[in-house]
Amino acid sequence: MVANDTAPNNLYRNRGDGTFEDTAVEAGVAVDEAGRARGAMGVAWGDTKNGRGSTLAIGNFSNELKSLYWTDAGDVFLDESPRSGVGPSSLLALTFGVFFFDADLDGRLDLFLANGHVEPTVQQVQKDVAYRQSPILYLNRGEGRFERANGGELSTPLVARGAAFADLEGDGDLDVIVVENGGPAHVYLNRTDDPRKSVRVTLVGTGASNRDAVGARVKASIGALTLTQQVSGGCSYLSAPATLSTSAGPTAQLRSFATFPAAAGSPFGREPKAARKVKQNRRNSVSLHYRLPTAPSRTSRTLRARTSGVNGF
Ligand SMILES: [Ca+2]
Ligand SMILES: [Ca+2]
Ligand SMILES: [Ca+2]
Repeated sequence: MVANDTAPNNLYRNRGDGTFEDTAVEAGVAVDEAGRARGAMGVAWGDTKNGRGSTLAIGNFSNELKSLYWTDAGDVFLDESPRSGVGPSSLLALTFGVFFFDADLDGRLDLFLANGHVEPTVQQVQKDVAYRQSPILYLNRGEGRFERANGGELSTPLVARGAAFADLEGDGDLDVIVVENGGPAHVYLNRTDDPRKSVRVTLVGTGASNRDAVGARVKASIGALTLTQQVSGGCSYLSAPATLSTSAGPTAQLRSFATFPAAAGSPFGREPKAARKVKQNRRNSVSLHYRLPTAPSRTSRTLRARTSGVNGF
């Protein structure tokens, strides 16, 4: 997925033979419902419905709905931004950094938007749109609904660009790092403060696999919920989280993981034949050394893309 600024987005489907085709128009993610390209910036994927399809979030310009596309099989995407609660409540934001993470460790992926306009004087011509804008944290309430949950330091406006998360002090909850245009980096510490509620997973590719295990997925069973997370080469805007962390509760147990590359006909990877239980250590940290299947060795064709989405201001 390539998010482009004022040009249609690209969704490159892997044909499995070393080539890709752009299916963004057919999939419904190229432009908005009126056929207009949006000012797309950061982009992220997440399993927001706990095992049902995948959700694609894209940060767009102010006065544009932030995209929250949901897809079941990867061929057609529905923009659930309006009904999710995210679209209307973030309309005035100009979103750059965007990612899914489980902020409150309840087993559902929440959404973080880092915002800030590109014109310092924008408010002189649009009184409702500020240059400095507060980040927005949306808590996932299930059934595709998100609830804005800003408080504390997150309510302070800034000119945010890149954003990522990590458990900075190793206490199990995920903290947020935001970089500001012309300002300092901002660190927001998460006060969930309960290490029993999360499991950190580090995947290491071996053999011919890529060492960072990009493309590998981890599936966790959390009570009645299933949460799938995939190691990605990047997301958000000019920044990317590096680890997988899943939640919640001391009884959480990892049971299986699926692999890259995708099987024919499946854009999201092949499910494992056998589920595997993984032991957790006392610090709720798990390292999996896992050999990823390698792609067929064929000559890759150079991908020519109009990638204006990652640009500087
Ligand atoms: Ca959550
Ligand atoms: Ca933490
Ligand atoms: Ca904490």
